[in-house]
Amino acid sequence: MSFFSKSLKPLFIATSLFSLSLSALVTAHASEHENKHQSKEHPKGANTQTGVMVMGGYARATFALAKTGAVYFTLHNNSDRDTKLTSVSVSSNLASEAQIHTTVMEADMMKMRELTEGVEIKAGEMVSFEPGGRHIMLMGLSNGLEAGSEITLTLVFSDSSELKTTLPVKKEAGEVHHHH
Ligand SMILES: [Cu+2]
Repeated sequence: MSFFSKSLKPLFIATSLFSLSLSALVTAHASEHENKHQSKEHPKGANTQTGVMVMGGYARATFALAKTGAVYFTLHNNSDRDTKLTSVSVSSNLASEAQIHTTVMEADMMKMRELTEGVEIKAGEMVSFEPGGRHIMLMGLSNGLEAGSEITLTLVFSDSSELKTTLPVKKEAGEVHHHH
């Protein structure tokens, strides 16, 4: 026991030093974004930097060789300032790109269109991304999206604040398997 505590101690100190300098870095970065109301006590899932919460998010499971995937969630702007989701980034291990899409009817055809201007979320309001409507499209998936796994996205807002979110990959409830 004493052997372990002796040998673990230097490692522990090294780790806490590292996290200390890391948190100092993060704090320095956060202060650039006019982050005056930061509090350690915030509800799970809330990000005090963006003021936006991700609710009920998931990615739809795909077959292993699928190159595109869709992610859905509801964004709740808990702050008193309007904001805009301007872009989404993903690790290149997961996909080559993430785009903000909407679905539109064009000559009786459902088509997806990229929302290059982003999606506005007014202060105190919620915007949902759901099947048949807005969604985050993952392009160039490396391994498809396996049910039961998780993906991480970074949402970027108009004030250049970022919100990292980890979401489950799920089969759509009552998913109908029809092929085109
Ligand atoms: Cu799409």
